[in-house]
Parts: sequence; structure tokens; C-alpha cells
Amino acid sequence: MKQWDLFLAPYKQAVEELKIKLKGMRGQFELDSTHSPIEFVTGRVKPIASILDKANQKGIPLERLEEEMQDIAGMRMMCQFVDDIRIVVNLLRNRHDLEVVEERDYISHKKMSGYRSYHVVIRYPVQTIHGEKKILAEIQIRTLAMNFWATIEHTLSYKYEGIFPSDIQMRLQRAAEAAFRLDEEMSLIRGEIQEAQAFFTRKKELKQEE
Ligand code: 0O2
Repeated sequence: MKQWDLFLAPYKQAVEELKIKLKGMRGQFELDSTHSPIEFVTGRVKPIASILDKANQKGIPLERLEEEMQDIAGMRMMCQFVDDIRIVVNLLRNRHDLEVVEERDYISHKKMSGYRSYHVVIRYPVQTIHGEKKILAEIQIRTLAMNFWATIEHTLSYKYEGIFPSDIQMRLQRAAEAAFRLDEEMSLIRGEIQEAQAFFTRKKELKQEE
């Protein structure tokens, strides 16, 4: 157990630090009084049982966990709109306190399950009493609708141990489609609101010039 505590300590530290930093980004948008592309942020260290399960499934030897398991430290950033995801990914790419090492776009290429999300794998330096240690972490960036679907599917997946009865499978696929359409509708509504805002701002400016 002590060995796991030692192994997981830098991951725990990274998650705590990243929570503060990524939530801080939202705070900065609020200060600017501009729309925040970040709605909320969560983070967790993968439980030992899940690490062992995944290592077993993927054939990762325990001594290779550091290099081969990218989501022992996992963060999630939830956005209101699909367009916000690109903005958040760019913000991450431009940071100097982490290095983006890999990106997986499950939005343009959704998974067979119906899962949609944008994954960014980072290398993050943790300062310890023994010096700097760089760890891998995964940041999942998704809309509220994508998160809703993934959370429910994940819970059901535990219940059915990953093998869904065909009717549930079909309903999950339909729910994934519905979540996709919800995101599309919301983007259209947002576009119209922004157009209307631009129109009224311009009208106000013209009036002031008169
Ligand atoms: P947990 O409980 O979230 O920690 P693979 O696992 O082979 O698909 P890989 O290489 O591990 O892929 O990385 P990937 O696909 O970028 O990220 C895996 C993580 O993405 C999962 O972690 C989930 O969090 C999420 N994810 C991927 N596919 C699905 C899906 O179909 N449904 C849901 N709900 N989430 C998914 P873990 O390790 O599964 O678990």
C-alpha cells in the first residue's frame, strides 16, 4: 500500500494543482466580463482497482504504468458550446506550465459507443522534495451534453460490466445522436444571439455618432 501511496503522490499533487489552474482560467474570463468557454472543471486520480483493470486489459506491465497509462491523473473541462472546445484546446496549447504531447479528437471521429470528447494528453512537471518529476495527465474537454451522455453511459457500463443488452445499446446510440443534435441546436441559437448582439451594438454606435 505504501508503494501505491508513493507512486500516486505526484499524480495527486498534479490533479490538485491543475484543478486550481484550470478553474483559475474560468475566473479570468469572469473578470474580463467575457463569455467563459469553460463551464466547470473536475479532476480525479484513477482508483488503484481501475488502474489494475486497465493495465490488465491493455497488457501494460506495472513497471511501465508511468509511460503507458496516460490518465492516472485525469481532468475534465466542461464547455457550454462545441466551439468553446477549440478555444480551450488552444488555451492549453499556449500554456508554459504544461506540454501537450498528444491530442485525440473523438468529436470529429466519435467512438463506436457514441462517445464524443476531445482528449489532450499533457506532460506536467510536479515539484517534489526530491526534485522535479514530470507525469502524464489526460484532459478531457467536452460540452455539457457530451458529459451528460458519457456520465450515464459510464455508470451503465459498470452495471452491465461493459456488455450492454442490445436494447440498451440502441437507446444509448439514440441518446448520443440526441446529445449531438442538442449541441448543434445550441450552437445555432448562440450564433443568432451573437448576430443580434452585434446588430444592436452597431445600431447604438451609429446613434452615438449622429
Ligand atoms: P475512467 O473511469 O473514466 O477513468 P481506450 O480505453 O482503449 O478506449 P485510451 O487509450 O485509454 O483508450 O484513451 P482514451 O480513449 O483517450 O481515453 C479513455 C478514457 O476516455 C476513458 O477512461 C473514459 O474516461 C473516456 N472514454 C473513452 N471511451 C468512452 C466511452 O465509450 N464511454 C465513456 N463513458 N467514456 C469513454 P477509462 O479508463 O475508461 O475510465
